[in-house]
Formats: sequence, C-alpha cells, structure tokens
Amino acid sequence: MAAGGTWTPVYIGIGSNLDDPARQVRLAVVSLGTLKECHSLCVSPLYSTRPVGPQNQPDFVNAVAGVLTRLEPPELLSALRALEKAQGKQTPAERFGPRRIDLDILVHGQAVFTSETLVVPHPRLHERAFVLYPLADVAPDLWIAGRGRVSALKATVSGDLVSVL
Ligand code: PH2
Ligand code: MG
Ligand code: MG
Repeated sequence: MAAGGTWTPVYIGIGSNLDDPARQVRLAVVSLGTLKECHSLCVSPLYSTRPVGPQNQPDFVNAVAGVLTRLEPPELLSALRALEKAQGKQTPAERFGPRRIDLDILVHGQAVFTSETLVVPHPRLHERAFVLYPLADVAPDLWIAGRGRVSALKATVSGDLVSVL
C-alpha cells in the first residue's frame, strides 16, 4: 500500500446501460468520492453513447472522473471492483455485453502497467469515442503513453455515436 506516497492523477471511465444508466453513473461518481486514499477532482458531462460491441443492447451513459490517489494501479483496480460489486454489478453474460456499472482505469499518472487482470493505459481507450469525448472535456492536454494527446486522439474518432446527455 502506497500510503504516504505520491498523489497521482488518474482518470476513470464510467459506463452503464442497465437499471437507469444515468442514475447508475451518478451513483458511481458519488461512491468514487468515498474511496480510501483518493480525492475526486472533476467529472465530465454525461454522454449518451451507442453500444460498441453487441448492438442488441441499450445505449450506454458514459462519463470520465478525474481522481487524485495514492493507490497503485492494482490496489485501485481492487477498490473499483468493490464499488462495482456494492452497486450490484453482475458479470455480463458476453464480452462487451450490457452492465449496470463499469469502472475502468483509463490512465494512472505516467504508469505503463500490465498484469493478467489490468493494462494501463487502457488498451482500447484511443479508439473509443465514448471514452475520448468525456476525457477530452476534463483533460484535453493529457498525454497517453504510446498513443498521444487526448485532444488529438479525439480528432481521429467519429463523434456520430456520442452526444451530451
Ligand atoms: N463498454 C463496453 C462495451 N461497449 N459501449 C459504450 N457505448 N460504452 C461503454 O461503456 C461500453 C461499450 C465494455 O466495457
Ligand atoms: Mg469497460
Ligand atoms: Mg470494466
């Protein structure tokens, strides 16, 4: 545990497409504020987004939260998993399938981290409008290791499938 260590800015992707998704996203924002060794700093607007993956599922609501934390990536992942569980998340039946809440570490400072359960920066964030639009609202100048600046990445994806809620 990195208590006493450096406060690191992290960005967390929030998504839901079940059980009143906008409410689920707002609940998750509140619960992020309760995490140990974390301070919530900012939250993007909420977006309504078409599903990426299976199309026979409801639209998502997505947002991005900026948090300062002293948790290392694996500790933060465990903490986010616990919040998902407390919010009643059940494991989706299929990959990219519908879910009540999804909390993903997008970026953790300058960390480049890979384990069996976690890859940081998030391996698909650079191609996902539902991440890049809200992320660009709170951190347009953020540099994604190996990918580039958020504002430039956003310019490479189509905004057709996302709109501010
Ligand atoms: N999450 C997924 C799969 N597809 N599509 C949208 N629009 N938003 C998401 O958050 C999302 C998705 C898997 O986590
Ligand atoms: Mg996800
Ligand atoms: Mg996830």
